[in-house]
Amino acid sequence: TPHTRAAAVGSPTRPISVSVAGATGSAGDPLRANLALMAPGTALRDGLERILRGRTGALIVLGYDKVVDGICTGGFPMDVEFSATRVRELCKMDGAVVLSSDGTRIVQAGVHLMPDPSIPTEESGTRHRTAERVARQTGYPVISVSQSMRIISLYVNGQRHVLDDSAAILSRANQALATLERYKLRLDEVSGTLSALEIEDLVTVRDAVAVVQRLEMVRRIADEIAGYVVELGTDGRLLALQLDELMAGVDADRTLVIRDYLPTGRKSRTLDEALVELDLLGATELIDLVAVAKAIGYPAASDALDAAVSPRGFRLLAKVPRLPVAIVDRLVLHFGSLQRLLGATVEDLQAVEGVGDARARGVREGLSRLAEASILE
Ligand code: 3AT
Ligand code: 3AT
Ligand code: MN
Repeated sequence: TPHTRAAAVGSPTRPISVSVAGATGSAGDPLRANLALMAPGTALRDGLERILRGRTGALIVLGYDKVVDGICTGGFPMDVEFSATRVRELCKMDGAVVLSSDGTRIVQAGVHLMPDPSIPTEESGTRHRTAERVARQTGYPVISVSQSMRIISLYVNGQRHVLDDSAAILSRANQALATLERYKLRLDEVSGTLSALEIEDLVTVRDAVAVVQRLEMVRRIADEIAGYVVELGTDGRLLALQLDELMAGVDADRTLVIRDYLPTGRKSRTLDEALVELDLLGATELIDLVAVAKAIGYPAASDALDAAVSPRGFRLLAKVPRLPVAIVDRLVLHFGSLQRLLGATVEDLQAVEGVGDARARGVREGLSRLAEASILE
């Protein structure tokens, strides 16, 4: 499908980075991918801003193929390289501008688009009705710049998205960031408590699930912020840095804590299944610890939360410095539980493949240090 085509429109001026640790990427979300193409700092956005400032409107189809060609009438064939100034001049004419599917060329200008009139649209003006129908009919994103309302809209995937200015997005993003900071503090609290309980072997399902719940809440708000980062383009750099810093290690912890407490048994879930189930929880379900426990495979009864459980040790071992993931896995496989790992001597640890004298001492010291730190809290 042409929806998610990553057009090069975004690149000429300044490339934007949308990699944000701890948040799901924009790859699976066509709206987000397309918002990245027209984020501040891109040539396309520059062109759209020029059109807004010039108080003319625009109708731009972000893709060209046989279907698009079939609804184009009139206008002028162009086939010239895309530039912000060119698109702005061409939009002074009546009609639409059609870009190549990779966004690097202006294929036609001044085109009268005639989409299938039976395609439903809720818009009223002819430009916007056309934009919505062409997007639905061709599958390509369509941008409209309204002359009367002075707004830029993106039609993609059956949705209409109005592009806000960076100040408005930033104020929403900063609110979300403040929420993320609060959630993160609470997460750090519950995971500190869990570590202490793990050392003492006093964990109940409730304690472990509370950490899973907080991790999921943090991940969700971070994902919202990652969306703002994409939309803000070059105006979102500072936000991206703050998000990266707050989210360092959160995704890894999410996997580790679930691997520590995933119930075993005939009908138990795999890690990936548990992650999918967690993702499927609605906002109200996420508040309910029983629902979260059920998502990772515990019985859906409130007294199940009080049952004692023991961690396998993945999460605490990951806190031992310079310990490769493969060795962590082998240590857990060999000892089976955190308590046995805590009780293991340097000699016991060396029984594991890849663990020599130095590494065994490192693990022993690392675990002892973690144990001391947890008790002091
Ligand atoms: P002007 O000389 O600018 O008035 P034009 O032929 O250049 O006419 P425009 O593309 O500027 O036409 O469109 C002007 C308005 O005409 C926009 C829209 O409100 C109306 N219009 C155009 N096509 C249609 C249509 N198929 N049905 C209803 N209204 C239409
Ligand atoms: P504004 O908010 O006024 O900019 P609108 O949805 O009210 O948009 P209009 O009917 O005022 O739309 O038309 C404005 C221009 O949009 C006229 C023409 O240049 C362009 N336009 C409208 N329909 C088409 C079409 N089918 N193909 C190409 N261009 C179109
Ligand atoms: Mn109008």
